[in-house]
Amino acid sequence: MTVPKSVRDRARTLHSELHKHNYLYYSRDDPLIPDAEYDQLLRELQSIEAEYPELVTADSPTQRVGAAPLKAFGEVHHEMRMLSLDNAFSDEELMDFDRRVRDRLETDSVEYAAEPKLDGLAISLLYQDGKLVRAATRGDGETGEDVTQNVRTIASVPLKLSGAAIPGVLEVRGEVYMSHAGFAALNRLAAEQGSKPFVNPRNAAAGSLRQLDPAITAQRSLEMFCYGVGKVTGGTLASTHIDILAQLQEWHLRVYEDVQCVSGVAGCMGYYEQYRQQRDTLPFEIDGVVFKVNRLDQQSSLGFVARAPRWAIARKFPAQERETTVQDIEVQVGRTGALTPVARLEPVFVGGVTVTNATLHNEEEVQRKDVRTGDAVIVRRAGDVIPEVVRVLREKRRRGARKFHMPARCPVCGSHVMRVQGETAVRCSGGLFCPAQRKEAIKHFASRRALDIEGLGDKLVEQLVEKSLIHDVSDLYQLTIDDLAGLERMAEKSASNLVEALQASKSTSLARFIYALGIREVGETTAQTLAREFRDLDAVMAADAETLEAVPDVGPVVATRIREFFAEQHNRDVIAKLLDAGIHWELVEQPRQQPLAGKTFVLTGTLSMPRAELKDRLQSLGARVTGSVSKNTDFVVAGENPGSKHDKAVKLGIAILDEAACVKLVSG
Ligand code: 9MJ
Repeated sequence: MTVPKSVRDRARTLHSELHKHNYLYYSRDDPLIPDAEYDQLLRELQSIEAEYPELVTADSPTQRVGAAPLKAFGEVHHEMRMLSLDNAFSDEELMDFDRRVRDRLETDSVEYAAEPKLDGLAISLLYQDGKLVRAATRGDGETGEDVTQNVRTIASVPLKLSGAAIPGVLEVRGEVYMSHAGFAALNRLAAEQGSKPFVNPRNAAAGSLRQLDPAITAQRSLEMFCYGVGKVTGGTLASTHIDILAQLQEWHLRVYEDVQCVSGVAGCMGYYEQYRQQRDTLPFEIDGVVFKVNRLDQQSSLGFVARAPRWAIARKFPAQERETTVQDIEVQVGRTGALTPVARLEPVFVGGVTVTNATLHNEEEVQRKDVRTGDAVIVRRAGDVIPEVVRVLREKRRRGARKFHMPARCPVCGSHVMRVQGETAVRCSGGLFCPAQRKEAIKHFASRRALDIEGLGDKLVEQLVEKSLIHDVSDLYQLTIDDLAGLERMAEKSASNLVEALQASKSTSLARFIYALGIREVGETTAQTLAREFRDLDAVMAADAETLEAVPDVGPVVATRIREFFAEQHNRDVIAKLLDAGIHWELVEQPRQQPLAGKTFVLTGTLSMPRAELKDRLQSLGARVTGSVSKNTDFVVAGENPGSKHDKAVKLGIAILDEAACVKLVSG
């Protein structure tokens, strides 16, 4: 069916009208027309597109509701690395930063662009000929996830740019976040639906953006501010950071309105103080402010190190502290039997989350701080760190408050508590007889980095153990839909999904399997090394101390733990049952030739290829790559402007390679 010209023209007019109003409403916060009028225009375009589907384009204002769900996110390679920021936690650290910048630029005072530091997640937007063609997360800075369909649902992200002289390729970077209001609304909904609330706006934003179904993302109120550019070709950008932000704004990208140009470190401190005071009045969470050298020519002469530019710094706000009361001190039993005292607190909002527990680490720590039930305490929480009790307000202590002592018996199974010389932790001696240790061992086995059994959450594991449906991890594979369907909050559908997930988890890798066993001191990296070195489970189980200690990074303690674990008949039985149930993995490949085995490299200065890539290539040839130069270093690879590591290498007489020589070496 051909589209009449009048309809085509009308659709085009509606496109541009709606793009304009979207921008004024979401990016400028300055709408020109009432919402009802906007809705009417949108509905008109929707009905035209319904009649003439050939008029639907990817950048149509109707296309924000979310495309079809994905199976998995694709990978995106960032042609220009997405850097993160170095932090300054005090005025001194900020002054050090400014001094380094001035020294390197050989100037007395520097002009900085000052902006708030949003607490969300960094996103790259790629516009080609003014159209949004891709959006990606930062990932590790080199490779991120393709979240285009989800980002398209964010109203403040233009699907199409407007204005003059837009570069042919324009990569814009910024932060996607959720406002306090959006976060509260989302958690209200979660409460109504009986699902788990998000702990803070940042997690909510990240969780919303990482939905495989864009229709879900579309329902979450995500927003974005742009704070920089990545790859740009086919156009010219201004010569300062602030002017570039102004250009982005002219092209209808959303930029924070109060980015200020400040002079020197004094100007930075003024901006910091202003935002520290108004932090709580902003509609979104910020965890500091960011200062960037304003002139681009100065930025490029400063360059960057490792993961962060030398021309920018985040001045972080101090951790937040609040007063609350200790309702009780409980003792938790962990996977390895370690007993940890935990303060149950009167709920208190601090550092962006509601805190109800704080770890007290160990008995010594409780004694040192002298925390008692009923005490008024100051709790602190910074970033993603576990909340902690900073100190007790002794003057408020009630008479008769009793000192805390570790119990002599495990609070869960009643077994004796052991004190091991040289360790602060005390442990339950019950081993896998102790339900707490059993539960934790099973949770660990199912966790994402171990066998990754989707749908087997902590609460479910607890129920399964309490109802004696499982005793050890091998029993998981005997569970039937009938066993599961009877449990709390478990419908037939979730039961059958879990049985499927269990089935899927049987296909794993040797490294994951070793890690999943939960051997003390054997973390993910050690498990990977063991898998790579032994290639076979029987060989790990049979290895003597000497063989184990020959493995890189395995010392006498780790070797002892591994041997103790496999010496235990119970553990061997469980492993046999797991293998009988069908757990399997591909044979670990024979390591390739390792011509650089035993050689230690240190990389320094600015390299033209991504540092991580060079590091990977060196490691794949058997080399170790470390961060500091010592007499054990064999080679220092010096890029441009190498710093003190280069000087130290010269002093120690260590071989220095330039980047070209190193590339030649790794290319064989
Ligand atoms: C945030 N998170 O608000 C940067 N950021 O610049 C701002 N992050 C950044 N800038 C370079 N305002 C790397 C990260």
